[in-house]
Amino acid sequence: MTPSEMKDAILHHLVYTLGKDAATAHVYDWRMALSFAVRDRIVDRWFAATRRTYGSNLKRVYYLSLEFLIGRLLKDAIVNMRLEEAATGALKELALDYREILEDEPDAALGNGGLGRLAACFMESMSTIGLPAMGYGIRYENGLFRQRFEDGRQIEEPEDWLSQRHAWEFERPEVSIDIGFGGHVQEIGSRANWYPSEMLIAMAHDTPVIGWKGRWGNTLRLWESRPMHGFDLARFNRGEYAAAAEPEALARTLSRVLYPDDHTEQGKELRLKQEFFHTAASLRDIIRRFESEYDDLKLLPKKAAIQINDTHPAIAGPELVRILHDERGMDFEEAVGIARATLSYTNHTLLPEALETWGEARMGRLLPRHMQLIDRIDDLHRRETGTHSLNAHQDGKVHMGTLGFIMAHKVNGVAALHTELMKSTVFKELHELHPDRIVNETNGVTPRRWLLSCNPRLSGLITDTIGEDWVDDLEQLEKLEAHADDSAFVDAFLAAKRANKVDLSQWIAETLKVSVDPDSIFDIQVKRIHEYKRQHLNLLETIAHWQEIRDNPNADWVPRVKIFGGKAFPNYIYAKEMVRLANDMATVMNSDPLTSRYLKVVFPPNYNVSLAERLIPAADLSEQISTAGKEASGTGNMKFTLNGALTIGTLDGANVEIRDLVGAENFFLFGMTAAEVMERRKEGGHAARAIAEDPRLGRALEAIRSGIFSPDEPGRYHSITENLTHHDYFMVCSDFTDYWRAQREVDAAFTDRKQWTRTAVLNTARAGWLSSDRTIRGYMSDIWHAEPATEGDVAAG
Ligand code: 26V
Repeated sequence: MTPSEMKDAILHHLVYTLGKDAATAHVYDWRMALSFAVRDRIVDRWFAATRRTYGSNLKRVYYLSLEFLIGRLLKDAIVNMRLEEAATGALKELALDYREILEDEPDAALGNGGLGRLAACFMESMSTIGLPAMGYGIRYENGLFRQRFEDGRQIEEPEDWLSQRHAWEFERPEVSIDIGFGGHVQEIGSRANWYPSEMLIAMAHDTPVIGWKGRWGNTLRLWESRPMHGFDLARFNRGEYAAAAEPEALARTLSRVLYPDDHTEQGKELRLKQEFFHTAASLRDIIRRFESEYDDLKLLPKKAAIQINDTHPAIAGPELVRILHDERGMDFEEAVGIARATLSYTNHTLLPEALETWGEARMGRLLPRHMQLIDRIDDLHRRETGTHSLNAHQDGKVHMGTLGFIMAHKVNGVAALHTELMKSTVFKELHELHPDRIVNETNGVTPRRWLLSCNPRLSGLITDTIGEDWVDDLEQLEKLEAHADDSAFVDAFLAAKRANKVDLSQWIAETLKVSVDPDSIFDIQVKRIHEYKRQHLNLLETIAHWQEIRDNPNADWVPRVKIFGGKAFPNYIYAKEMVRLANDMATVMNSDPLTSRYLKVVFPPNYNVSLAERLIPAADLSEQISTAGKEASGTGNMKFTLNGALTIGTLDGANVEIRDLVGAENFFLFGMTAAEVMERRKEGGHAARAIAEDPRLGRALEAIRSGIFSPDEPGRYHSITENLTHHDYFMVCSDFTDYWRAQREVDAAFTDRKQWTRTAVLNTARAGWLSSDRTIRGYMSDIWHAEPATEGDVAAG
């Protein structure tokens, strides 16, 4: 496509789709016109892929996830369709700003963090590989809340990505599925009829997900909840206006908001309803499609693989058994066997507070037939294994992790260490009964978004150096290693990084009114705010470093910018205090005449996918400092490595594998191992001892306590300092001294920029394994037993 053809397509859509004249069009109109012009190209490829799938008898993969953190889609589409020259050229002819148009797109935040972003990377990789697949999720009207700061405090505001028309989705009113809740069950022998008391409709919206070079396209199908019976005219005519609209409002509530956490009791019922709504609609759709092609449900595991993303859709086990047994008349044990052979479950966390359970009373009320089937599944599992305990239904609760495990043929962890910990802790007994069931599939990230598109300077340099085949064959980055001692290449690598840092500095100056020096270390910690991720360890080290500079302001300090980003659960008080402390510290430190040349703290609000794309290419140092054993994998760690940042980190999650890949000498390791953490926790008084042994730590804590950062309210951070001094479950104090040491090694290493950059080159060159294409191939061979539909170009085939 030429720029002038693109220009015609844009103008056509501006006039005939948006009904606007070029003279009066706003950025929004241009953005939509460009999106539709690009979308037209995608649709042809997408249809071709869909036709190929229907004609091929190939196994389909279904990815069920309550979250898809897809972010903006326009640039992704342009890059994957290789339309960048056409688009930029066309906009130039129209005297429009390409970047401004891209930035106008709302960031679709249909997920909380790692789990949701992983699902989005997987969708893109499955399309790039040409695997016939479909993602199923919920079309939340409001995604993850928007974060803003008021006097340093986090304020949540509703996110409204759908307040404007969404350019990428196609409404499918013909795909409307009835979903029931509650009611009663009538048993007929082994089978039963379920008569729900409440009904609503799941309506589909499809978004095409196009792979690299537009070779293949899959569908992300998101469900919207709608009332079964619309508006009650009779009530309205009686003057009961609110009551007339009530059923509609209630039904729509189901797809209204993404749950930002699992820490509240309130609203839990709605969450369970969301989970069932999502899972039941998706399974119906899968079975309907299967039955349109085959007539023997015993073939289901051969033709469909259904991946359960964490336990959120784990009700799929009993629901699939219900469909097969109650509705299709299959024998119960056979139905369980077929369901198991079709389903597999990914675990994303071992934190006890995040493992889902549902009270039997609530579950029995909302899903009476499922409750009965869960007991029968437990009973069958006991007979199969000769065990007496290990039930999904136990102690008055349904344990969704156990249910997911016993209803899956494979259960996977998301990094090597995490998978081993699954086997030795949370799933120990189940693993002993089913030693082949747990497998590892270390996470990955899509290199199209997380290098090619977000870092054009570096990706351009890489393509100039080794050609562009790395984009869908990331291991080719290893060819860069040969250039690690080539001075011209290292200089060019450094120049790309520096230019990215200059861009970020300008953005920080404009949006946060803080000036930062692009020649300082850009030290970045971006992720959800959690005690286990230990942003407070980073904050304490920052304070200690600041104090050291104040003691000796004329020494030759290595300048640093500490950049934080992330949202705290709205009702996670401790995490919100960590956010406020970081902001309070920024206020004090950025205006300290003794230190501000050497140390700045910035915390841009509302960390999301788009902000990640802006920050990561400009990072020198990636902070991956969770308590060992707590971060299942991490995927931010991979994005930083790919973009040539060095990591300071613990032996946790995929850090372990990243360090093995890049080499121990190219990674700033510190802290206790997972085993040491478990041992240390048994000793009392570990925090007090660590504080007594390191005066820097004691002094940093004392600074917070004294109110230096909160002069108007000296006791503001009492709970943080008390917790760290007396409990410190996450071992912040015990790891402080070693973290401090590693940070000083960072300072020393950064003074030799050439050597630092050489190390950065090696990080990028050895990051090939971190591609989500590799992860998906692992799922295909170990779990799904599925094959790509096509080698080469689908449109050409
Ligand atoms: C649980 C719930 C429960 C109901 C309310 C909403 C909600 C939201 C999230 C969760 C659990 C989140 C688990 C999670 O995100 N784990 C992260 O998964 C990443 C991808 O595998 C991994 O890289 C991170 O280490 C892990 O923390």
